[in-house]
Order: sequence, then C-alpha cells, then structure tokens
Amino acid sequence: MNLADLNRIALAMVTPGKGLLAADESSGTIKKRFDAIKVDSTEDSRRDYREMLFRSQEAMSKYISGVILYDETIWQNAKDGTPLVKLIEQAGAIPGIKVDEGTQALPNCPGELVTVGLDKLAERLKKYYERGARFAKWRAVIDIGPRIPTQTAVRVNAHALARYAALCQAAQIVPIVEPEVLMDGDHDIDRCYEVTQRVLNRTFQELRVQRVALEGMILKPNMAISGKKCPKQASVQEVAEKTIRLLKSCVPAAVPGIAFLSGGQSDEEATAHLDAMNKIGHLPWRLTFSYGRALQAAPQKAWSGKPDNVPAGQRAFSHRARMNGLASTGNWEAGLEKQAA
Ligand code: 5MM
Repeated sequence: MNLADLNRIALAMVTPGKGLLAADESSGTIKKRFDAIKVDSTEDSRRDYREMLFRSQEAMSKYISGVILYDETIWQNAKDGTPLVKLIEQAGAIPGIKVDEGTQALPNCPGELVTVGLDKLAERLKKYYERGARFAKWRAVIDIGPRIPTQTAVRVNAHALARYAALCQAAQIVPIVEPEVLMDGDHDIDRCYEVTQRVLNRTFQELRVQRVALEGMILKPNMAISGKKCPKQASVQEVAEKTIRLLKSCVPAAVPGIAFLSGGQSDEEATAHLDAMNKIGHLPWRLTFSYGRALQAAPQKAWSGKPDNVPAGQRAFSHRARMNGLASTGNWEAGLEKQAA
C-alpha cells in the first residue's frame, strides 16, 4: 500500500468547493427513479441519462470531485464510443465504484440487514483499478426501530466495512466507508444521534483492529437528523450543531474528509444542513457531499428521458452541484436557489 498516494486521492475527493456525485444506483433503484419520470429503464436509457450528467461540463469541472459508479456503468461507453470513465476523467473528476453487492436479511435478527460482497472482492478491485477507479464505496444499512439496531447488526456490518476497507487499500483504492443509519422512522434527532454514535464508534474500532489507514479513507455518514415521520422536526441549526458534536466525539482527525449522504432529505435541506455545518467551522476534517437523490432528483425530472431536454437536465444538475459546492465551504445562501434553471 502506498499511503501517500491514497491520502492524496482522499484529499482530492474532498477538495474545498467540490463533492461527490453518487450515481451508483443498482438496476433496481434506478428503475424506481425512472418509473417516477415514466422512462423505461434499459441499458441504453441508463447510459444516456448518465452520459448527460458526465457531459455537464460546468458541474463536472467546477463542483464534482468524483463520481461513484455502478458496475454496469463503469464498463459502458458513451454513444460516440468513449468510455464513460474517460468522460469523468476528462472533466477533471475521479471515477469511483460501488463494490458492495447489496444487503441480505441478517440471520437471527428479524428486520435487520447485512451488506454482502466480500467474496472475490480482491479480484474485482484489481479489474476496477485497471479500468480507472481510484476509490470505492460500500454501504451498510442500519435501521432504527423499537428494539433495533441490535448489537449484532452493528457489529457484523462494522466488521464487513472494515474488511472491505482493508482490501481496498491493499489494491491502492481509497475506501469510502458508508454506515448509513436510515431516517425512515418516527424517532427523534436524539435517538438518531445515539444510534449513529454507537455505529460510528464500532466502525472505527473495527477499522483499527483491521489496520485500515485512516489517512487513506473517506467517511460517508448520515447526519444527526429527525426521522421522516417524527412529529418534531429539528431545525437546520440543531441538525448542524448535533451532527458536528456527534462527529467530533467519534471520528478521528486523521480521517481526511467526511462526505455526507442525503438519505431522503429534500434537495434544499441537504444543501442547507451541509452549509450550516461548514459555517460553524473549526473542524479537523473537510466536510462535503456525496449525494445521490439530492443531486439527481432535479436533473432527472428536467430530462424525463427526452433527448431535447438534455440541456435542461444539465442546467438543473449544474445548479444543484453549484449550490452544494458553495455549501461545502459555508458560502451558500437560500436566496441563491432562485437562480435555478
Ligand atoms: C445512489 O444511491 C446509492 C445506491 O443505492 P442502491 O444500492 O440501493 O441502488 C446509495 O448507496 C447512495 O450512494 C447513498 O445512499 C447516498 O445517496 P443519497 O440518495 O442517500 O444521497
């Protein structure tokens, strides 16, 4: 492992003013997104949509540091035959790859999941590196309910995240470690805080046990936030303050950067929360975005599968990317949203 190189890539992924585009929806998830805009999900339509994003010159060159791809996409070529990976590189962004293979029911823990995909991972990483991937992503999913998460779910998912991260670094690929505590329930922000703290503490314990170099990874956590169905929704300032307090209590300063997931927040909420955290400042790590839905909902709607709408889709993507780029340095203002395409 060349740690200096891993650290250089990790720092580039969290370049101030830029963040990550999570375009790694598996075939099932992208179908759901396309169903919502009445577009058939085919190999070609998925390629056309992602080509539209990666050819958004302004967004990609100014505000996007890297793109997380799905296996199908990393091997696809644009309509003119250029590999999609090359389009990303030509825009000055870094290609990355989702390497987990989704979730399965966790035995003996009703309602809980474990992320799978460690078998043959070393071989797959080698091929992805040759194709141009310089970072990877693995997402663990932790749900909050009356008696969950169990300690079992927290431990097995942390163990798998650390196994994945160690394999990535051995393959000279920066691991994004994503332990996502879902915001689907009716729990309040303090319950989210307590569960996320348990999950992050366990994750860093496993990373240490498995000798993962913290300087060569990126953390992709959820924010401390109220469950979607909670009657009392925490304010932007409360989310920002509690998330910073939480992260300071469990994320070592050796980690170069934290790139949040949006997790079902609205586009503007995700931007406002990131901005409020960066306005607090004095942080040991860079804080940015690694959004899927909060970056793509607007361009998907504007595009709606019609070639004539490509410029409108690209404008919508550029706008959201710019807003989040500003939020990554604490320079966003709500008034800027009116300049949307
Ligand atoms: C883009 O969505 C990613 C892939 O999800 P599936 O494996 O279910 O298809 C997802 O892992 C994503 O990278 C993160 O959750 C962040 O996306 P959001 O939408 O939460 O910002």
